[in-house]
Amino acid sequence: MSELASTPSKPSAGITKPVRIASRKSELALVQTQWVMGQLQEHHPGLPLELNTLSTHGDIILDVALAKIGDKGLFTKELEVSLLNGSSDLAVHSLKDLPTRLPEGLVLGAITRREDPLDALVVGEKFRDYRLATLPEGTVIGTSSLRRLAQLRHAFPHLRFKDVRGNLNTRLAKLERGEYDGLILAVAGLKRLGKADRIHEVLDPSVSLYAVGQGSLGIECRQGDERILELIRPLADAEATARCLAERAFLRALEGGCQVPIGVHSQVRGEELHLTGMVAELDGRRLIRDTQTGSTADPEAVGMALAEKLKQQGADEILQAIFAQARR
Ligand code: DPM
Repeated sequence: MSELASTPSKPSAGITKPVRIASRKSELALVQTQWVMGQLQEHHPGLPLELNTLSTHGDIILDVALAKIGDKGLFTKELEVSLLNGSSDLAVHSLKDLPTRLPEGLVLGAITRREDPLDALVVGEKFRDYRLATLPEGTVIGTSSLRRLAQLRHAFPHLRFKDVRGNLNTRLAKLERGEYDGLILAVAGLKRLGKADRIHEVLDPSVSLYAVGQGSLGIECRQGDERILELIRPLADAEATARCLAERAFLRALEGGCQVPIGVHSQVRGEELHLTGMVAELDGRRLIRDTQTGSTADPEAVGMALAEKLKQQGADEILQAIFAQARR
C-alpha cells in the first residue's frame, strides 16, 4: 500500500459519520467501553459515538467451566463479526480475552494504559484474619482460571479449588452465600467496578503471574480503516503496548489460549523490556518459569525468545499433555 493512500483525510467539519462501538453488556465491559468513549470525546470533541452492545457466547453459556468450553474468542467473537459485517467500527475488549490470532481483516488498533495487572484474593468474613499462606487446610477457593489454579496449587497445596463462573457481582454473591471461602479475581476488574475495598491480599508475582494482557483494553478494528485507526491512536499507551505485544507473542508462540496455565510478568525499564513467563502442569507439580530481556523496540522478539527458552525446558511437553486431556 502506498504511503499516500494510507494518509488519513481529516474528518469534514460538517456531518461526521458516527463511530459505532461494539461492547459486551456486562457491567465491567460497559465501564471499560464508557472509559474508551470518554477518551475519544476528550481527544475529538464533538465526534458522534454510538454504542452497540452485544452478547457473546461466553455471556450466554454460564454453567460450563471456562476451560471445558474450549472455544477461542469466547467473549470476543460476536463483536468481531459485527466489525466484519460493517455494523460496528471498533470493538472494546479486555485484552486478556482477545485471542492472540485475530480473524483475517481485523487488527488490534490500540492497546490502552494498563490498570494494575495483578491478581487478588477476596475472602469471606470468617477468613479476615488469614493470609493465603495461613488459610486453614481445605479452605475452598473459587476460580475457573487454570493459570491461577496451577500456580496456587504449586505454592499452597493445603488449599482446595472449585470452579466459579458468572460476572464479578455474581461471584461475590456466591462468596457471601458461603459457596466459597475465597475467590481469586483480577485487581483491575475489582478497581474498575469500585470494589477495590474487597481486595484482601494482592498475589505477589513470586507466587502467581498474571494472564497475558490482563489489565489492558484492546481496541480492535478493521484492517485499513484509516479513519478509525487515526481516531483511536491517541488512546494507545506506549509502555502497555510494548509489554502486551511481548506477552501476546509469548502466548502465541506457545499456541496458548485461555485453556492453558500460562502466566506472565513484564516491566519496562528505560529501553529495556523484561518479560517473565511460566507454564505449569494442572496439578501444579511441575512449573517452568524463566525471564527474557530485550529491547522495547521489538517486543515480539522478546516474547518469542522467552517461549523458546521455556520450550527447551519442557513447556511443550506440559502443554501437549494438557491439550490431549482437554480433547478427551
Ligand atoms: C480469562 C481468564 C479469566 C477471564 C483466565 C485467566 C479468569 C477466569 C476466572 C482469559 N478471562 O485469567 O487465567 O478467574 O474464573 C476476565 C476478567 C477480566 C477480564 C475477570 C478476572 C477483568 C480483568 C482485565 C475473565 N476477563 O480475571 O478476575 O480486564 O484484565
